[in-house]
Amino acid sequence: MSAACTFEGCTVAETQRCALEKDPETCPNRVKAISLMQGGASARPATSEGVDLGAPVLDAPAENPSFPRSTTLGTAAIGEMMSGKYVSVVGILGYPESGKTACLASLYLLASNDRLTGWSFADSCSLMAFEEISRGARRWNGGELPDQMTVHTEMGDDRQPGFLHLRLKRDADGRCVDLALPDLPGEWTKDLVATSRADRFEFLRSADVLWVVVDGRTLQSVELRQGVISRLGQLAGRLIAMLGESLPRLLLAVTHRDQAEIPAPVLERIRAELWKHEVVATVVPVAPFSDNAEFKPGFGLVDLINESVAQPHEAPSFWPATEPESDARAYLSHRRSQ
Ligand SMILES: Nc1nc2c(ncn2[C@@H]2O[C@H](COP(=O)(O)OP(=O)(O)OP(=O)(O)O)[C@@H](O)[C@H]2O)c(=O)[nH]1
Ligand SMILES: [Mg+2]
Repeated sequence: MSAACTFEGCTVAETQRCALEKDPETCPNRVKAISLMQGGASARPATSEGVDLGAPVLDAPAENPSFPRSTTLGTAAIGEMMSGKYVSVVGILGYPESGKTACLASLYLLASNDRLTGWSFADSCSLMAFEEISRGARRWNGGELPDQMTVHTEMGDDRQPGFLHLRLKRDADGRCVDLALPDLPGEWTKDLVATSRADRFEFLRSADVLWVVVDGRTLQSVELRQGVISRLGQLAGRLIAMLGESLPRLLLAVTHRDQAEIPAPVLERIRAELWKHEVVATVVPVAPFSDNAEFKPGFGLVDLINESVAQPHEAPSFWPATEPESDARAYLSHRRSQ
């Protein structure tokens, strides 16, 4: 058989004559073999409508399909997400070791185990990142709380924040909220206060709410608390200088509630310090992790979420309904009394 013919005894290559005594140019065995060698496209039978039978049903996608990205999302990815739906951006500030990552890890563990009262986990585009930060919290030493549940946050890119995405569904009304939560190193807040380095916090301009995380133990310690309160005031000053009127609602998340309670006079001092910059904050005591039976791990985080998604103020009723009072028609009442 010659390479260009499917007939076993083909002699065209040797003698230029067809063994079946057909015209070599039109012999169906040769025509079929040649078209198969040229790629086979014309070898496929065409239907009467000209549609190629056996051709791929769909065009190949332009890019190779891949699973969606699941690590922290950059500002561009959050921007893209925001173009399709409303995403509440949460600014999270706080000094190193204050408990920022612990709040995020604990929030994820609560939501994923259906323990976030009133809310259900709906989705996350950054599952791997949540898994990464909560990995430490899964390894318990025989029921004992490990010394460190989370590790110090370091950024791959020292200029761009990385966001975690969490979609929660409110059980009461089925409303879904998409939260973009940055896990930033405490040094960023330190630099903002000490040297006004604000370029990395540009995203705060589109934030809906701001969590300032403070280690509650430092507010209980007589030696430490004055310094902490002064730095909170400085931070408020920096934020006002940077964001002015558009400063989002501020929530003061005070961690380690399992170990320390904030004394009421200290809270008053914090409020007074913030008010020097005309800033007000809602204080939310939390305990992302705890081995105190009185405060379960994740204590207060649902309050933090409820406060974060709450509307800043109720919209006034456009046309309020007023019940007529019996003697409100003053003019007629006047005539009647004449
Ligand atoms: N018991 C207890 N431990 C806590 C609480 N909050 C945080 N921690 C622990 O405090 C340590 C520091 O918390 P992180 O969340 O890593 O602190 P961070 O603010 O993210 O720190 P940086 O990433 O360095 O900025 C971790 O080992 C946590 O397990 C709390 O409310 N109770
Ligand atoms: Mg951290």
